[in-house]
Amino acid sequence: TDPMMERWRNYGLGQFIHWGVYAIPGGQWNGASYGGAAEWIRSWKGMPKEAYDNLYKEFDPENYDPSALAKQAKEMGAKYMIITTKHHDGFCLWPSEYTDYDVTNTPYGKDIIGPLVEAYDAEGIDVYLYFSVMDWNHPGYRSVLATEEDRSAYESFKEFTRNQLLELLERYPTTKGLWFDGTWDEAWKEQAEFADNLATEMRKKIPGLIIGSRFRPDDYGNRHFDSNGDLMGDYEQGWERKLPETYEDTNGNDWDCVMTIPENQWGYHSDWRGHVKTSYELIEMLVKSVSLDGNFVLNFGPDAKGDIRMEEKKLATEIGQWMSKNK
Ligand code: FUL
Repeated sequence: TDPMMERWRNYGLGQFIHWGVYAIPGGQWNGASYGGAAEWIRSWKGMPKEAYDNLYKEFDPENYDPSALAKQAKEMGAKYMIITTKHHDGFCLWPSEYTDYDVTNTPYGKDIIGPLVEAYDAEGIDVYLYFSVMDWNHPGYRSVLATEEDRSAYESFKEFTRNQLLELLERYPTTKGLWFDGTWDEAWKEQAEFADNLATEMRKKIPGLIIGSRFRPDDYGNRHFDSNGDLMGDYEQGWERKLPETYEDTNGNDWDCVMTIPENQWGYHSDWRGHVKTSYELIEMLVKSVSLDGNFVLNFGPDAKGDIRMEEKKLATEIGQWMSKNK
């Protein structure tokens, strides 16, 4: 048995946090509202690239309060938390030696991740780092490797990815695991050996580190842990998030379900559209997940100032009340 996996299996409820410079436009640009997920706004032709690329110059979350966030997560009953260290846009919430596109060059100027890890550690909530391999900002990043030029550029990107991951684990040694994203590219699919070697290296830094199943290219979408506990899966995580109906659906694998409160929004979007889930619905999903041996991870998207919106706070409180009655 793997002690880290045993620990993971007992979480039940987790918290996801999506935060980055995309919280500044919050899904709005020039009077128009972006219909996609707020954290994807850089890919929208309605918002010019130059405008997005300058957002970091305004990143100054004056109300960011890691210990308040951790306390709220504790009250909700979360046993682990996953924070976006770097989303697809490439912006880093930690001071990275390997890029200038990070918090140090914002007006805020300080590490976001370190104090968050400390605050959650203090509440006894395990910290997992979300990391997008897809990086729209890095010059070597490619989604396909069509030419020799692509291949050599991609080598520099791989080195960058490796450096950043090792850097994160060195900086935040209490990290329990990594939740990977953006690994569906053709280019990444060719990197199975690289991913395996890097996984070994990362586990040298943090023994037993849990590594999401999305990391290893051929396991993308398999949504399971292997017997060594090195794969963390997400069941049907995607635009259409469904829970398994029966135990057979899970194939006996370990799995987690990450869930948004509104439809399809992870990062802060000021204009929530569609159905906003109620605490009753969320608790039902949590119970269903746990009854089928999975974990349920509820997402929060702080705004540009670092505040959690009222709707999210209210739901966290309601879930917490239920959790404390049903231990
Ligand atoms: C997806 C991403 O594209 C979304 O923006 C979000 O981060 C979700 C958890 O994973 O693959």
